[in-house]
Amino acid sequence: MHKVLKVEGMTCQHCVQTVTETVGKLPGVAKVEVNLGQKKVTVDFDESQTQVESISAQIVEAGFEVVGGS
Ligand SMILES: [Cu+2]
Repeated sequence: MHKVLKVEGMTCQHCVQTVTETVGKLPGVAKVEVNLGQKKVTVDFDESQTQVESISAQIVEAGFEVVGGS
């Protein structure tokens, strides 16, 4: 499953690293890519192991805001 989330609140490379690491820790997540300029987080994951809701919750818990997805 390939999902692109719009995330507000990321301002620097440290935020990028935080999001990448925290989402990357979830089971079944194969790849996380953050585009700081476009405020987009692209996640490749196995939906039998992780749902997009869990990914969003993890990003929120790290201190950011998920404002949309596609
Ligand atoms: Cu930052």
